[in-house]
Amino acid sequence: MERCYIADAVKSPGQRVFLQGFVDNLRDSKYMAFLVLKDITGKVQVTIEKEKLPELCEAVSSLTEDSVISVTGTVVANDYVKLNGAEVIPEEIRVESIADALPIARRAIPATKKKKAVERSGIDQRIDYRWIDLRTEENQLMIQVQTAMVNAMRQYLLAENFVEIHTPKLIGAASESGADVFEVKYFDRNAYLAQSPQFYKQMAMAAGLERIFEVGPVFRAEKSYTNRHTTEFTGFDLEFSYIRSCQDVMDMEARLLAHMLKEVAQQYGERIREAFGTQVIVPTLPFPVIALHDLYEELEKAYGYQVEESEKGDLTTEAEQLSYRWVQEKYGHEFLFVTGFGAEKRAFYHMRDENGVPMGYDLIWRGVEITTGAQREHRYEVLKKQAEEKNLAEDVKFYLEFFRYGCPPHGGFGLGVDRMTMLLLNLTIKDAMFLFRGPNRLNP
Ligand code: AMO
Repeated sequence: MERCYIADAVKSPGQRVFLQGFVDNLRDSKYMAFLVLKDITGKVQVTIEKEKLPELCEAVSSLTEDSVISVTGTVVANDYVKLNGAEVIPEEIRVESIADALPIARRAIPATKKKKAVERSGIDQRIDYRWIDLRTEENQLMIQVQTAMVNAMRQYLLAENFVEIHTPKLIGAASESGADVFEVKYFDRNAYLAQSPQFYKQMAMAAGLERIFEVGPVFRAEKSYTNRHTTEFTGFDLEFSYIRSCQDVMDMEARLLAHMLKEVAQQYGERIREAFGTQVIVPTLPFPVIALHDLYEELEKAYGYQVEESEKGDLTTEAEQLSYRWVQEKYGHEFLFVTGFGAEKRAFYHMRDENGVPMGYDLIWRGVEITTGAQREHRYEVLKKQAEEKNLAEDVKFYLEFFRYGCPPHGGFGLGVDRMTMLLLNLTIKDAMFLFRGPNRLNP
């Protein structure tokens, strides 16, 4: 018989079905055994009357929670069963894989008369056994939501004439700033892991592809131990040509995110609220924008926040967090574009205005940076000069070549998929990834 999903099975009482999944819960008593079977679509109770089915007793008594089984049986409607008002009466149970006692507690277990309370294992311990941790409904929902986020953005861009590219992650020169880059052995020389697809996104513009995006791994050799930094994350990057200004880039991003959140709210809003206690809010357009200098003034006026003179060219973490309160109070919005960063704090490839201010932005969502974007400098001579100013001209020689043989004006941005997931579901980054990588974490 073909495998049937649990969600479909419980809708068809009277049907004979073949189900497969994990044992989510098990109660084995003298005359009856109840087990809850779980697959990607839901859970169902399997009820075994031991006297009637003595041949199943052995299989049942060997079972442990998280074992994997196959069940052939009949779906029966039963109002006494809380779960779906239906149960499965098995005729055969095949044990596919027995689980040892679990090494982690995925959730806190309250004390009973017989047993002491069990605390939930910490996230680092849970990551040691991430495959077991990922079996929870919350984690499976997290992965489904992340899929929906990326899919909604991909669909949106495909409809806007974008193409998807796949750029190399092994590169011969450090991208971006030269710092925070992982060096790897590459035969008899060194290579680097890409810190961003930046240079290749722009190569695609010089190649005349006009509108491109990429979803791929990004590596950062940063020794940061915060709840929003990882050494390897998934970047959603895009770049497009013939923009009039950085405003076009910001508008594209706002429309893209509003579309994505609308889709996620429709598909998963209710389940996200139940599982994570947080609401998916579809943002209104346009998103509020403020220049960095003005933001510091506003934060000082509203909350007495003062920034050190030396930090004024960049957004401090505290200001980033406070800006969430400010943008909510002032605009009733969760997003804030911040423009007007100091040239010394930004990448050499940002185009600068007549005052030398980079024509780029950061996008802050719920008080955390999720994007850097900009109009790029596409004029070879100017770009070369800006690279020289930052002592990068030698390193980026190959990149500068992209601009010598014709290149349209263009801009783009990079979004952190893990950061977005984390903010959407109110998690830390370690919880919001399939498998976290940090300075002290290379396994499993
Ligand atoms: P940036 O370095 O700001 O810009 O990165 C873009 C976005 O990637 C995410 N991000 C991270 N997520 C988790 N852990 C990290 N260590 C980490 N670092 C960055 C953030 C960030 O906003 N080339 C430019 C983009 C561009 O201009 O197109 C760039 O890489 O969400």
